[in-house]
Amino acid sequence: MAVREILEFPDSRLRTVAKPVVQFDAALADLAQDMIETMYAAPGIGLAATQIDVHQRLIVCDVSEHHDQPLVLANPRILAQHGGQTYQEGCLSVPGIFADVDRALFVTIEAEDLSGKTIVLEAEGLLAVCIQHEMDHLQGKLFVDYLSPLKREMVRRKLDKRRRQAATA
Ligand code: K2U
Ligand code: ZN
Repeated sequence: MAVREILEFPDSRLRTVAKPVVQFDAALADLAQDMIETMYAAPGIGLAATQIDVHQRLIVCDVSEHHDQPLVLANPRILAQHGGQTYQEGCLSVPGIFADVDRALFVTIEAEDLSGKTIVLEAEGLLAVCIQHEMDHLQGKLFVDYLSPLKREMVRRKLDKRRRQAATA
């Protein structure tokens, strides 16, 4: 298995709308394993396939205390949602940037597991935030899209400057 490179904003590949997973085979299991390893290595508590430049509808999340209970969801869809919460989000594709985002507090998700079996799960709190954040990635949406155009431009310039400084260091 491998830790994969994570695409960074404003890379246009992050704007790709992912296609449904249709083959529940060994290759999908390998992809999920790479995503889990990449998530833990970052470190993070979630990752979408989009972020490693694979445009299939697959996400992983792990909000467990010891980071040893990864959740793998293929073709996730929200069946129901209610309540609201504001969470200061970050993103592995927008390193060092944090902003408040409003999302549903409770979500009921239907998805397929790695064997192709349909599963339904109810999530609240941080897991609900993580799943909604990752599902945005599958639509080519980033948490900075919830900021004003001016603030998003400021984020882009800050990351560009940081990358230029890193390149000359
Ligand atoms: O998609 C990603 O970039 C992974 C995010 C998922 C996430 C963002 C905001 C809120 C919950 C999950 C990364 O895990 S960001 C790093 C992080 C680490 C611990 C807690 C929250 C965010
Ligand atoms: Zn993200």
